[in-house]
Amino acid sequence: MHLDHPHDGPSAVSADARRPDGRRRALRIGLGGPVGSGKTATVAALCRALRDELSLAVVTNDIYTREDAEFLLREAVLPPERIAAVETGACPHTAIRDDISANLEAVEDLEDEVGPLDLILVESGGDNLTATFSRGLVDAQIFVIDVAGGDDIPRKGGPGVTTADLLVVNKTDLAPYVGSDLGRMAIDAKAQRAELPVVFQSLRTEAGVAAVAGWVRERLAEWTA
Ligand SMILES: Nc1nc2c(ncn2[C@@H]2O[C@H](COP(=O)(O)OP(=O)(O)OP(=O)(O)O)[C@@H](O)[C@H]2O)c(=O)[nH]1
Ligand SMILES: [Mg+2]
Repeated sequence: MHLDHPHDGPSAVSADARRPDGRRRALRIGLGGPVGSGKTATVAALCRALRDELSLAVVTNDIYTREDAEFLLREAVLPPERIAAVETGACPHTAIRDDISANLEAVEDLEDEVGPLDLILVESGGDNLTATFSRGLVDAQIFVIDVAGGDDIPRKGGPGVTTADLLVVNKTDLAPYVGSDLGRMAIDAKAQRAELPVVFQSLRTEAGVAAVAGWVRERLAEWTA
């Protein structure tokens, strides 16, 4: 695992940083990436890592179901009132980039109902390498790929890999079984992203989500500064 730190962090701050009552709203971080790469597992691990120190909530996006929210509820990563589900009914990127109204309503409802919140994690439905979040919805975005999807993904690039504020290469524990070359993935990711950070993670190891949780804490420190 490695974590490169950019000099200035992501260019945070979408639309209004304040709620109608004048209080600072929660920092919103989006998690996107291909189907099955480990977005929900990363969200669950982040909730467990951060819930004792922060007030947080989660919005999940699924195309036709509420499966990811139901998984988080079953795992009891947060109290149920802090988990909201959006059924996109269309390509996942539509709801996080083009018509963000359902997601904006979900984050605002959470702040109204369980706020004040420090952090809201918004998980996109699994999508392709072009899917990115609107800056009107989230302040920073994490793109999650996994080693089993092929070690050529970083080389192929696309907006998620090249521009996300953090790239997570997940399931490193599977690399020996699927013949993925982690060194090659790191070189290709660096070539695509220059100074933007990359985390190699396995949620099956003790370190788990620690590096990503550290990155989230840094973004929050910037947000509240
Ligand atoms: N071996 C291994 N499996 C993992 C890891 N992270 C997640 N998984 C497994 O990968 C599968 C998919 O994980 P999810 O978190 O549901 O993936 P997702 O990106 O949310 O999937 P969609 O929301 O359907 O796009 C699950 O069976 C997870 O338990 C990891 O680091 N290592
Ligand atoms: Mg998911």
